Amino acid sequence: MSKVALVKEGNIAIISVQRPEALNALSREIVDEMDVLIEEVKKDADLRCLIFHSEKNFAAGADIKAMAGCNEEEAKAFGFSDVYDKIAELPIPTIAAIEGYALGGGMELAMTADMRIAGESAKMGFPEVTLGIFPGAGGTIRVPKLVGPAFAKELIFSGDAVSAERALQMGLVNRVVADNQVLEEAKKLAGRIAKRGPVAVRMVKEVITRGLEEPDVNKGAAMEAEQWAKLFNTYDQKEGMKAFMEKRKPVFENR
Ligand code: DAK
Repeated sequence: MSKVALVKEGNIAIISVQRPEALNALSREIVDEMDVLIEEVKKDADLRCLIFHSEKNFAAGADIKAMAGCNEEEAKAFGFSDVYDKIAELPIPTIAAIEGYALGGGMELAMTADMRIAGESAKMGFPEVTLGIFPGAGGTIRVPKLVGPAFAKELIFSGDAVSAERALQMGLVNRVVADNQVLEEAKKLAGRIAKRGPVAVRMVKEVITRGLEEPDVNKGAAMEAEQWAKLFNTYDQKEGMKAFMEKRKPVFENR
């Protein structure tokens, strides 16, 4: 039976893991199912934002029981990075809406998203070292980029889970809301993003991603300027500025 669901609400998609009996721990099969749904999201030109949200617990990590007996080759095959990288590279913005536990491979999934919203009793961390391993699905790369090396090392070396409030202080999450408001807040944010010029939103996501990988600020700024100017070939730029001058709301056409 399928353990991952994709729901579309207008131009917003929500992907959820449905394995409550194991606190939504992620098996290779679950991540493979997610992969199929990500392909569907990629093909749907009407979608403007993707939310990851699972009831009660975001995901208590990769499935330890499935991983326990792996040898080196099997451990490589278990890896989620192929799918996680695909999620990080999605052209539309993504939001992780975190309730309950987001641990290990679950937190690494949340880290592939562009933004994170946490419920006030969420617990987040990287307990891998308590199991004799370390985060291997992008955590060692994405966490230091997000919160800096010192907080990343504190989280990863200690294996301690942190509260939503502490995660907010570190910059691990964008905002903290009441537990029962997590998905609503994510939908509200997604809804606002969905109203903006879609070509500009997609392009600026790519510019930010490429900019973060570009160590030379001047080269980064040159790339930004080039992409920015390209928007003046789009219908949506003409419509957005015309609507401003005509004092009405723009009607973007994603072109
Ligand atoms: N895997 C499998 N089952 C899990 C699980 C997990 N990660 N987390 C929870 N469960 C299962 C429990 O085994 C239990 O099922 P039964 O044994 O009763 O059948 C059920 O969910 C409820 O859990 P608890 O009874 O333990 O619930 P509690 O409320 O008492 O405790 C807890 C909640 C989250 C503190 C505890 O369940 C816990 O410590 N869970 C493990 C958390 C964890 O260590 N997560 C990190 C896993 S390691 C890589 C790819 C991926 C990764 C690394 C590399 N590449 C190949 C390079 C990722 C690694 C990880 O995520």
